[in-house]
Amino acid sequence: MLSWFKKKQAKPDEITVEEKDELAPEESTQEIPEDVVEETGFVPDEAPAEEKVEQLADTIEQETVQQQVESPEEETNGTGLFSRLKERLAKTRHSFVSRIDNLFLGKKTIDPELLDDLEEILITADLGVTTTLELLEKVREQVNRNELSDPQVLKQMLKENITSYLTGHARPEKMVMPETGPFLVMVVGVNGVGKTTTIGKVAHKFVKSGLSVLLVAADTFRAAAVEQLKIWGQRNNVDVFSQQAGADPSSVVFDAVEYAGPQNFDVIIVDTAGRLHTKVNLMEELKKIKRVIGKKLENAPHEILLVLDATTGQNSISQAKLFNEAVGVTGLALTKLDGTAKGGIVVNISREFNIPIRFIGIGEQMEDLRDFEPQQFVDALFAENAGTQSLEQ
Ligand SMILES: Nc1nc2c(ncn2[C@@H]2O[C@H](COP(=O)(O)OP(=O)(O)OP(=O)(O)O)[C@@H](O)[C@H]2O)c(=O)[nH]1
Ligand SMILES: [Mg+2]
Repeated sequence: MLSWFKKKQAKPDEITVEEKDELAPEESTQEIPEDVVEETGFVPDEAPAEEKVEQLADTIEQETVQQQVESPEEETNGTGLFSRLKERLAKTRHSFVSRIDNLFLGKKTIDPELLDDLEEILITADLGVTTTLELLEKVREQVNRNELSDPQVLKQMLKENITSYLTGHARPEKMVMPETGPFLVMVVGVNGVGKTTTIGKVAHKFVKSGLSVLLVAADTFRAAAVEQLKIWGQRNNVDVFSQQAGADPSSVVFDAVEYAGPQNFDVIIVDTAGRLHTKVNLMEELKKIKRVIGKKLENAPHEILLVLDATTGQNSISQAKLFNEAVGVTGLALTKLDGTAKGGIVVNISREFNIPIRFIGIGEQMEDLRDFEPQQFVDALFAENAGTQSLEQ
């Protein structure tokens, strides 16, 4: 159950609990007084009257989602999950592996024309020019040395190389939770990539693992953004810390961490407003949010999760670059892989950045956020006869 994250092990040279208390004296372990709760603006279950109208309007949608979440058809066994992964990756599989299969069909040898066509397929699937050229160079070398002549062996070689691009990161592959205190995850990304949805799904995973979760609505740009997070809070039955729309996001996170301190939440997930990676002032705001979190909670944020929309293709490379420069991204979530034929972007991102991909999004349902398992991902892409039906939908 806990395989997708792990608890940090104590090391002698690491900061002790006593030292930590000294550095962050404001983190009291006393009960939180009611007036602090009021001051921090935490909205408990009792919502103000005007919000209740909206909540009522949301009820139908929530019930629908609840049914999806609790659906007895939810696939819980490994085989079912894998076949759904194959099916949801059908567009990429079709544009990538099926085209390779067609290219190799009936071919007994590897000639330059075949390699040119292969190059085009890899680039079209968004594997990236550098990755493609590097792969092709390896292949050409082996062909020239007469070590490779069978197209089927070439396909296997591609599969192995792609897997190797998806593994081998210097950073920990799993999220590492601190030994004590809450694990704080800050979620960032451009507009509409799926940050809030991913937060809802990740919260669900933590709750399923038996951990208590606080969601923090630091996207104060739009009132609807706060509402959207509250709905996810209700679906997962977890608390949502929010203040009024337009509030300074840094002050929201400050108050949220203050509120969370004595409550002993295991996990705090901070939603931030979508922002263009090229807007300097918005990226400065993100840096400030990070700084404020770090002042309130030692070593936090422990995870800065950048959400990227796989359908945006190459643009996600520059998003990853600029968000990483601004705040130091520690993990990636690639969403909407079900909606693109260019899922090769996963390989491209992995090759370009030394940042592990934590999650992939393959749909809008709760179980459609998957831990990213490189081998499983490649197996699903290269699987025989997978998911052709969904292409016809
Ligand atoms: N098909 C599909 N849709 C997804 C996936 N992840 C998110 N979405 C959809 O993408 C849309 C945008 O998601 P949000 O979570 O609101 O995105 P956001 O990044 O929080 O947006 P802003 O807060 O406006 O920046 C919603 O309709 C989601 O249901 C996915 O993996 N697959
Ligand atoms: Mg959002």
